Amino acid sequence: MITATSMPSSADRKTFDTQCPFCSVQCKMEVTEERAASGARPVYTVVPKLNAASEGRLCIKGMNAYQHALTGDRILQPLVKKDGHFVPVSWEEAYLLIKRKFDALSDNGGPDTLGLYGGGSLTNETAYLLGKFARVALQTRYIDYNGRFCMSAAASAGNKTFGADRGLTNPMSDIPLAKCIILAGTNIAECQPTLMPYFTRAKENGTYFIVIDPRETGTTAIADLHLKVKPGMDAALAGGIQKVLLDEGLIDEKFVNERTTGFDDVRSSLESLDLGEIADITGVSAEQIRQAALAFGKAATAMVFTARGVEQQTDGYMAVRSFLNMALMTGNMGKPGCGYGAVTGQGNGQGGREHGQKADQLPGYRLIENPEDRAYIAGVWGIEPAELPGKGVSAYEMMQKIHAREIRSLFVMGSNPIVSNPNANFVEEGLKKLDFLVVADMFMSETARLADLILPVSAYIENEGTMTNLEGRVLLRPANRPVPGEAKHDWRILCELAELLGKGSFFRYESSEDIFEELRIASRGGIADYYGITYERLRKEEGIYWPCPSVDHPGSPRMFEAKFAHANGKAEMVPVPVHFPDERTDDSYPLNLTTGRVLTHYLTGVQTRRSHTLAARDVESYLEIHPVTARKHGVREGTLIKVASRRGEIVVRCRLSGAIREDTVFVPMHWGDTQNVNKLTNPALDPTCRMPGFKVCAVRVESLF
Ligand SMILES: Nc1nc2c(c(=O)[nH]1)N[C@H]1C(S)=C(S)[C@@H](COP(=O)(O)OP(=O)(O)OC[C@H]3O[C@@H](n4cnc5c(=O)[nH]c(N)nc54)[C@H](O)[C@@H]3O)O[C@H]1N2
Ligand SMILES: Nc1nc2c(c(=O)[nH]1)N[C@H]1C(S)=C(S)[C@@H](COP(=O)(O)OP(=O)(O)OC[C@H]3O[C@@H](n4cnc5c(=O)[nH]c(N)nc54)[C@H](O)[C@@H]3O)O[C@H]1N2
Ligand code: SF4
Ligand SMILES: [Mo]
Repeated sequence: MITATSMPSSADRKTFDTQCPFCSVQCKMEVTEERAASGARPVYTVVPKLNAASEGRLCIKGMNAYQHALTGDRILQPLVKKDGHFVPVSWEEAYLLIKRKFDALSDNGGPDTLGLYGGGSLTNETAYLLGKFARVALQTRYIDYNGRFCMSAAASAGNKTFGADRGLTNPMSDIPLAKCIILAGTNIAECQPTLMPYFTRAKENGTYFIVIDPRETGTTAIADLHLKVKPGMDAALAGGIQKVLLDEGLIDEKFVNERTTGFDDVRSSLESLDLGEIADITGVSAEQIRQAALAFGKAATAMVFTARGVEQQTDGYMAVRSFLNMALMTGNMGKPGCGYGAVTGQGNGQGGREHGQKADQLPGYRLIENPEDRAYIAGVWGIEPAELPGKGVSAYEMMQKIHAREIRSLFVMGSNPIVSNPNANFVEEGLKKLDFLVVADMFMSETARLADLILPVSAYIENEGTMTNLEGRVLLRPANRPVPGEAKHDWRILCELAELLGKGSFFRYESSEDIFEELRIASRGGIADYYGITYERLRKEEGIYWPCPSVDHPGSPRMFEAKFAHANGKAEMVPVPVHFPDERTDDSYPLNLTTGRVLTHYLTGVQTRRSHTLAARDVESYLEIHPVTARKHGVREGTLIKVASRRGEIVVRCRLSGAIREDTVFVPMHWGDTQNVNKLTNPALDPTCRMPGFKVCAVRVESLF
């Protein structure tokens, strides 16, 4: 028990205000570090802080996020690989090595031999600077980031349909106002747990929930109707639902006529569908499809949410467009209790896709191939438009170029690509061929292990900056904990390197706020307009929704109330064909593998596997399989089994569960090496957004004993 006399003095007690480093909710919290006596081991206490998104909740990952950052094995000095071992070097030596390698490669093969690879956990300021660093300091076209695997399908669908991509078109307070909600390929209970109460509140109000997932999850538990779809068949299923909407006269003709284009083509493509065939190919009965359509079509207000289950498919872009057609043809947009949400994944998954770390993009959601956008950004950066490189290629296509030795050096900031890319064996082979791999990270990730040089960076709790959460709400993450060892902020590394590369005059910033001031101007007039947002406002107002075009603008919680963002003010509908996954099962690979997440771990697990509390809950990977299927393939509960695809194999623990379809197995993505599920996945890409089909490939399972 703590008594008054044993209470540590204030000198031994420090409090850090911060935001959870993990998912897109960006819950705020306070971490307190106390020492009973000087030199004693610190004890940490974490309390949630009231904030609009999580309403003061934290999930188990947030509660334990201090562990990896404060007590884990952080990298504290630059490390260079010599004879296969890492040895510490000074920053000066590290930077000189980078300059020497970059100059040599660029002199011989041109700047496009250099690639940059960013991430959705970087702050807006760093994401912005990384894009500028690629185009101005290195002058390479090759930059992309891990969000390609995350938000690219929903982002391109939102841009094409509405003219703007902001994850949620409406504030979360609208959720309990919806009479019907479709949750398609989203497991909010495990992936954005602190948002679940918005949905349970809706349930208490009588909202009818339709959840689409091949498995039963914490989220399907809320369903009135669970459509246990065959993996990869969401577009067909959504088409079937729309066919019934049409047949039953549940179309909002007024909304369709006044606010959309393209419905006639959608109508004729739906007319040609046969509900019996749709039921066959999707694995969902015609009766259930009808039930879903009637509930959705008759509801006075309705919302649709999609996440990676629908989007990480080789037709991810079109599958999302089909769900958007559904919301639009029933007039469920731009009103309280109506709208669409692409449930964004990473902490800055929204901001990370707006400010120019994507191959085809410039800040403010501008396009690198649009002459006006090029001229504007060149003006902000003080260069000639002709000096801006053209568009590069998507993340996995960069890996292909690395394999082909076109890209000879890679600078990774905020990602662990060897675990998160599809076809991981191929990716690893490629990274080993690089002349020079630099990884900026806090930890020795699986990718960092392969690096020639590792640069130690600050963690969330030390690094001030803005993050834009899944609602499009820009938040200022404060940071008052000193940076440990010799680690540096990502943005500072980019500025110091630019100086050495002779481009320092374009990168003179003393704080993240300085960078944000430039970002405001660079985004001004763009789709994601941050011009009206300042650090001063963020300190006072807690968070501001973009677009926010002027400092006296309140921000935009609900979008598209009067018009959509296209020049004609209308949303664009498009017919969506039935699509089958790129890889189908056969006698050798008879099961569909789908992949995803568990509550306790985050992405490739570099951070959460270093938290003792989280690691203890889920210590290894596993395969979820139906007991009937397990019996048929001779694998037993609790044993280690081999899972093989055409590209590789892994060994995981077998977990029997009646919750999953009999033709499907599930493996989470949080482990590397022999448990890296991406050794199995198919690298075929969506033709529009270049998203890999992470959610379906064909595998077989084998007992090891
Ligand atoms: N605990 C935890 N939370 C996270 C993360 C994490 O790693 N761990 N990561 C964050 C990030 S970056 C992201 S992108 C989000 C991801 O959030 P989600 O997209 O919600 O997570 P997933 O588990 O990848 O997939 C969601 C569901 O899709 C289902 N599914 C699989 N195949 C299909 C299909 O073909 N159709 C349909 N309809 N469903 C299918 C899976 O069974 C799964 O339950 O989560 C964020 N939050
Ligand atoms: N099979 C399969 N594969 C998938 C998915 C799937 O559902 N199934 N999901 C995909 C999705 S949605 C995503 S988002 C990707 C994510 O894939 P990754 O980008 O590989 O994800 P992380 O594990 O978050 O890796 C982030 C790395 O950056 C480091 N880091 C964290 N914060 C910072 C920072 O501020 N600065 C720097 N420099 N480093 C930092 C971490 O320590 C970690 O090593 O994986 C994709 N891969
Ligand atoms: S993981 Fe997401 S829901 Fe959980 S505390 Fe962190 S930000 Fe909040
Ligand atoms: Mo993601």
